[in-house]
Amino acid sequence: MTRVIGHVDLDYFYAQVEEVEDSSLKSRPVIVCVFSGRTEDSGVVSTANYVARGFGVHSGMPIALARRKLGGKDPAVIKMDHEKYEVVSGRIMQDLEKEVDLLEPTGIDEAFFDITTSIEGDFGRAQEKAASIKKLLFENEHLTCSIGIGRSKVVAKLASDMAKPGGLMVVAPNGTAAFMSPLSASKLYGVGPKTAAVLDHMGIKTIGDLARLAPAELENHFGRKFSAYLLSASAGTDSDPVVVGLEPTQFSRIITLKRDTRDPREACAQLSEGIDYVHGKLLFLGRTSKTITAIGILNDLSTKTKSRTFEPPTNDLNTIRETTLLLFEELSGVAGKDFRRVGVRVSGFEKMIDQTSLSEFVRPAS
Ligand code: DGT
Ligand code: CA
Ligand code: CA
Repeated sequence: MTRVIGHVDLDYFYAQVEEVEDSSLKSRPVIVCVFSGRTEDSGVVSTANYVARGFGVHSGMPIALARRKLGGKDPAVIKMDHEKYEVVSGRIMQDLEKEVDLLEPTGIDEAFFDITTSIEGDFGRAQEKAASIKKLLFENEHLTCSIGIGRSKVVAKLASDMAKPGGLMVVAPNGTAAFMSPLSASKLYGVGPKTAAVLDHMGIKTIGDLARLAPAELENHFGRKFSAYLLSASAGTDSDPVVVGLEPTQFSRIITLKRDTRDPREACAQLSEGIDYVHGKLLFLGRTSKTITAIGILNDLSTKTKSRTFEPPTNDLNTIRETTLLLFEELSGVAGKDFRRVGVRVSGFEKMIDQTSLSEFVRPAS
């Protein structure tokens, strides 16, 4: 059966997460920055919303240059908060996992997926599936993404790039050649600047030019394996499978407190849902955890942690709750400052013994 492969990529991810948090940003240029701390403005733009991109700002640009380009445009300059984007990313991946047959996250804001089986290879149904995934992410996270669907990873990735921002592009198998041929060979997944320069020198500009080559012509310039890849990729017949991501080694939840406090009980009360979340993940995956960690981000933005190790490992909700509270009591003693954000992490996983079914572990306590 022809495979049905998708690629999903969130639009201007870090900046969009900031917009969701503060919708007044939407109409302004937004740049999310990594400050190096040397001078006030030294560092680079991590990403920019499309308003800022309209003025020529892009990822990797020095902050000072971005500021010049946005002079008089009332830009919002925001410090990158990686932990926050990780948490959103984790929720997105969890949502996606439930929607597809196989999910392979390939970055904080993107993943390949395979839906061949669930939609029975029907590209019309693939279109509906992708549209419902877009709708789900918008409903749950208020975030837009771009999705590409095709018969291989290479096609799906090209299609999602083409659909950006906010679009959906389905390339049916019999439309693959027409879709790919006119695109620049440099857009092909795995073709970096060096390969692109060699191809250009050979007179190969488009993916169509590449697909028409005889293997021997490519092998004069590249290794056998890479040549074979280039040919199959350019024909949209690369067979690279969607591989389900490696098992996580930890889960965490971090929240921003409604008001800064050093009271461990108040911190834990607000973190209650976060504790439920990590506990639920342990049950869902049938894991116990050796280490519970309390994370406190203080009002001077420094991060403090305290951990406790369990032997045997645990996944008991009360134990996790009580331990988290205990750890926050210790943390608050050493920190001497208010917490602004607090979190809980479980790590050091072991498989639950005798796991027979999920329902066994989620039945209410008697
Ligand atoms: P898009 O997908 O073109 O709408 O925009 P983004 O911002 O989602 O770009 P993408 O998918 O390449 O990267 C995802 C996130 O990774 C992005 O929101 C911020 C971060 N990022 C991307 N490029 C850079 C970079 O050059 N430097 C740093 N520090 N972070 C980057
Ligand atoms: Ca993106
Ligand atoms: Ca991306």
